[in-house]
Amino acid sequence: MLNNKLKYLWIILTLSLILVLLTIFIAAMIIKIGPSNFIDKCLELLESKRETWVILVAGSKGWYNYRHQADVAHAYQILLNNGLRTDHIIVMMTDDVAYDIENPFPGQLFNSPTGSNVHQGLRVDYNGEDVNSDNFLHVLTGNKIAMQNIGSGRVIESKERDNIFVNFVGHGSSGILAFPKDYLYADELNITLNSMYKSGKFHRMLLYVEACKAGSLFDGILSESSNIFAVTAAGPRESSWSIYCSGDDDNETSIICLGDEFSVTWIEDQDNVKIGVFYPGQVNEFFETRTVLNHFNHVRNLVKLSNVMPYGDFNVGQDKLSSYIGKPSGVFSTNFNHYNTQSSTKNNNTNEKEKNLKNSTKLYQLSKNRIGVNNTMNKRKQYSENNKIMKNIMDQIFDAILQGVIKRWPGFIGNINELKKLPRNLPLNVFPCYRRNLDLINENCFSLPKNLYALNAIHIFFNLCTRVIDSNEWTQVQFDVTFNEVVLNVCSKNSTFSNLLKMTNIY
Ligand SMILES: *[C@@H]1O[C@H](CO)[C@@H](O)[C@H](O)[C@H]1NC(C)=O
Ligand SMILES: *[C@@H]1O[C@H](CO)[C@@H](O)[C@H](O)[C@H]1NC(C)=O
Ligand SMILES: *[C@@H]1O[C@H](CO)[C@@H](O)[C@H](O)[C@H]1NC(C)=O
Ligand SMILES: *[C@@H]1O[C@H](CO)[C@@H](O)[C@H](O)[C@H]1NC(C)=O
Ligand SMILES: *[C@@H]1O[C@H](CO)[C@@H](O)[C@H](O)[C@H]1NC(C)=O
Ligand SMILES: CC(=O)N[C@H]1CO[C@H](CO)[C@@H](O)[C@@H]1O
Repeated sequence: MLNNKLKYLWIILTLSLILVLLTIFIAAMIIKIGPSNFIDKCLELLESKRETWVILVAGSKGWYNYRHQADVAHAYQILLNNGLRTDHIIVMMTDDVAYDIENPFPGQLFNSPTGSNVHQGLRVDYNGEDVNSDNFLHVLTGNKIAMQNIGSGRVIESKERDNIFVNFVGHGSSGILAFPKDYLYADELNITLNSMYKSGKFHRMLLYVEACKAGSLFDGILSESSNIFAVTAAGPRESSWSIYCSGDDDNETSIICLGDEFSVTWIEDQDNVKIGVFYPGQVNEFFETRTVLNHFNHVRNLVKLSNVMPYGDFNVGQDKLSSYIGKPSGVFSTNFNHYNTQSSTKNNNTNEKEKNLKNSTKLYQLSKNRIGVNNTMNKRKQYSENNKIMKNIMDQIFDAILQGVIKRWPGFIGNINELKKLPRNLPLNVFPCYRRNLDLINENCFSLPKNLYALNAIHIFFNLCTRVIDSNEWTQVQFDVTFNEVVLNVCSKNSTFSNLLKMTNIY
């Protein structure tokens, strides 16, 4: 009994002593270096434990989308060179381009006419059919169980103190990022980001998104206090553009592009360090102090063909860029060799790039493939013709659906052409209806994700849904029933379009 009491006394005394010593130590530190310095030191200690997790996604496939996989592969090289850990970078891309029969440089990818092979050493975690929106969200949210037996099975395993960098490159449309076989909708992304935020899956998150209308994924949606900052290649109603293209502009069959302007610009900006645009002594300081917003402003100025846009939590913009994409360790430490245009031609960036590529043998070879010329020409001709056929079919089908719905709309007033304009904003509550409409067309008419042209037209279904929600002429249920009937009718085996629809088997 007495023994026990003594034991407790000892424990209490020891703990008190430790506490007193700790307090003296902290007080001494504060007196010595000042309170604000002390806080900085503590934060530094915390930050040194902070890790960066990255997911890189190319959302398209096929030789004609060469540029997206080249952008992503190049980003991978940059991040490695910037000191990020391979086991913290997850790559999702179909990876069909490097080994495409049309590639005159088998197994290699180039992101600029004079650059090196960016496919070298690239580790792809999820390729082929595994590139889809579900898997993307599972990897992002760290859902290891869902990814069991798929690809490498690796997911982002970030802790509350860690940062996440997301880079998506591909096609997009109003409120949509396209994957080879499905779409990711803005509301799904919002729900995912929200739940990650609420459950403390990260400290801060930075997204770089290159796609047409990429701004529409975040505009009016991404909260300003979410700890998430998104930079998009283009605004909500704007295309993003490819560069380093070769071939005849009027001849679709020969065009091939090595990169996209926004991606190439932010990535080459990192390359510039390696080729000594900065004096060695400045490099460390430059990357030590450079913030996300510094980078954003720099890239926004250089990108000429679209408006690079910022969304979400601008506090993230004050963070060091290096806490998301790492920083180059030195100027001359790499065998990676890219040419530089930006230092000498700040205001003639695009011109200079265009000039460079016209002179590029590499691009010439890529577009006028010397290996199996015959096979290639036939395939290209076929592709171009199929494309024209599909555009025509989709235009007719979409029009028929629109007309069919409006015909049955009680008291519809307005101009059909209004519905064809790009939406001004994309309220989240419209998305369930939008998704239902597109799913129905997908199941009964043709695959939307496989036909890129659809991305230029599907916003009419968003507009239809907005009209229904805003109007009191129709309930959602009445509209759904009608839309269902009209689509089944237009795309049925005995509709006037049945012959056209048979041809959609080509995709
Ligand atoms: C998602 O949208 C809702 C509604 O606009 C908003 O309250 C929420 O903060 C958004 N989530 C994020 C992560 O921005
Ligand atoms: C497109 O380019 C290919 C190959 O260069 C050529 O054979 C074809 O005639 C061109 N088509 C048109 C319409 O110019
Ligand atoms: C940009 O290019 C044009 C045409 O090549 C040239 O006339 C002009 O001086 C250039 N501007 C700058 C700022 O270099
Ligand atoms: C292309 O086809 C023609 C005629 O069929 C043939 O003579 C030629 O050798 C082929 N070229 C190549 C590169 O296969
Ligand atoms: C297709 O034709 C059959 C018989 O000719 C008819 O009963 C059916 O209603 C038609 N379906 C549609 C969607 O028009
Ligand atoms: C080899 C080659 O094609 N050189 C061309 C490079 O570009 C300049 C200007 O665009 C041309 O004058 C050269 O003939």
